[in-house]
Amino acid sequence: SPSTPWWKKSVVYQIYPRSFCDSNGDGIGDLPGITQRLDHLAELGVDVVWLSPIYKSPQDDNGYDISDYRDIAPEFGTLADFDALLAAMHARGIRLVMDLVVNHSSDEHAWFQSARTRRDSPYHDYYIWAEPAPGGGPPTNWEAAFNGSVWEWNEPTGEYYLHMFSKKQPDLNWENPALRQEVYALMRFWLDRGVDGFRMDVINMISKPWRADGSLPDAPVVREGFLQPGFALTCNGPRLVEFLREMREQVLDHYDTLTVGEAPMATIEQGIALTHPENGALNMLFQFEHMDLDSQPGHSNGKWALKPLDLRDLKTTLARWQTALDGQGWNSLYLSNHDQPRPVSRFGDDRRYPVESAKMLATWLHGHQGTPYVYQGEELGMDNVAFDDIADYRDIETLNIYRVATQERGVAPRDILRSIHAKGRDNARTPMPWTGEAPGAGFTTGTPWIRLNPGFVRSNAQALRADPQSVFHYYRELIALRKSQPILTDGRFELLLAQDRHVYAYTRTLGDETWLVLCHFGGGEPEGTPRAIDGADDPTWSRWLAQGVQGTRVIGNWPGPERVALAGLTLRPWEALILALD
Ligand code: TEU
Ligand code: CA
Repeated sequence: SPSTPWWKKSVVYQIYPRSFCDSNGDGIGDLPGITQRLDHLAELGVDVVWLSPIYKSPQDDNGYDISDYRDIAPEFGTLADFDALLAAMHARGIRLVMDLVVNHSSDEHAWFQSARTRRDSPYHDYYIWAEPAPGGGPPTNWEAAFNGSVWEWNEPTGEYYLHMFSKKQPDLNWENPALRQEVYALMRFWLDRGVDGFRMDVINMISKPWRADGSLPDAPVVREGFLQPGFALTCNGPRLVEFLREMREQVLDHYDTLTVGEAPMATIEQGIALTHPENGALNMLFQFEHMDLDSQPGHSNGKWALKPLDLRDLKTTLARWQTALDGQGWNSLYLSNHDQPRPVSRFGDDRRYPVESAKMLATWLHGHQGTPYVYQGEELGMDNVAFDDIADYRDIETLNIYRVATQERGVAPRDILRSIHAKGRDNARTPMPWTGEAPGAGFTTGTPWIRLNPGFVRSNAQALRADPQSVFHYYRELIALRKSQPILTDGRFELLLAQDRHVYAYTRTLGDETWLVLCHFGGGEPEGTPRAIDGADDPTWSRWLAQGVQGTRVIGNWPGPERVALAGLTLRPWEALILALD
């Protein structure tokens, strides 16, 4: 409807600046490089860009460790380059959302540099400190996201500081009102400069589970003899909603923004509390449930313990979020970002059906209710890489788990490499292939900071933009469809064929219009055979068959007729089809 806010109707494109486009040949993507490539985004038709961090940073975690929130990292450019980029985007009608990383700063931030020198520094209380446990050693048993304890000893003050991620990412103390005001001020700094919102890094971790005596609790022991996962305790702290409401009142309510909170371990209750149209503080969250379905829950190696996806789990998970947030909040829709492997390798078939399965996954995602996110390279159907040598990897998480697994846990190098090939974050961080020209693929004239995906020879922006049948043009069509068809934004979601292990089917309904989205997660059995849809168990499907229901094709990834009857309908390998039902 006309009252639907713009951020519900938008498609967001995520740029990982280090890997997008290098304008000066130093091998690192930069802001002028992005400005040069805006035609690509304009042709794709995206409304909003989310830019991963570009602030000053020692780059311990590729910019998610910020040492100056009001300046640009020199390898990415200058504030003038930033203003030029923002103006060029706005001139094309594209909005810009910045990454706000305020659960932690860099240990090289001036606040921490002062805080760590003496307990009476005015910045000491901007961070989280604790005495050793009664018997000595770290105050709690929590393991950091990038391995080791979350507690690091600080000699000058004789106490530990907390870091949920690397030891160069000390957590900020949101209990301190002065720290909160610093955050609100830096948000205003960027909003006043013209940015259109924020993607908020691990924002549901800002309130820590303090006990009355001022200490933090141990995490329950799920693996004897190791540190324990501490995320469960920190992702829904007692003052989370209060802090974010304060941020909304003091900052966000005074600007027209898109806000999306990254929220590991988010539950539906948290989703509603944080994104409710009246009293939620944010527009939407990135929840993680569907990103956790292909690893073994509770396993001591977390995401590295691989497990094949059962399509029924994906249905249960997504259908719950779709239904629960309808009218009570708003979903973000994503399959990929800079932390996740490439979807076509993870959920599709990157060897036999790379194009079909990339298009199917796009249809599947964009058909749901919520704001879709496209991560750079996804629109080119980019796949994972499998470097044989750990020295070719750059990500702190990957390098740490390789060391811990091989040196401390007795895991064979080939076994941990297998997990890294499947799940490592560098899969998403290989440079954007702009052309098929070796050696730099149009990304750089120098040596790229990380190896290219060798697929660039065939699969690159230039080749795909020239091919009307490409994944790129399919994304363009899906994005255009969202703009012309309100049912994609506002339509109610309903899952069909819940028990089917191969076909993911759902409807969107708005007024008296119903669209049916059919997605075949597979190549057929035997391989290549069209799959018949068995809807006998599903009352809606059975009724439609009895009524002889037909539909008109809206979009699909295989050629087919305009008019389609549901009776006898089969789906080809990795086929996706949207029908407007009569
Ligand atoms: O990620 C937080 C997060 O929980 C993950 O997606 C994390 O990367 C994952 O647990 C690793 O397996 C955010 C950023 O997106 C990520 O790039 C940063 O490393 C992290 O926060 C710290 O800022
Ligand atoms: Ca550069």
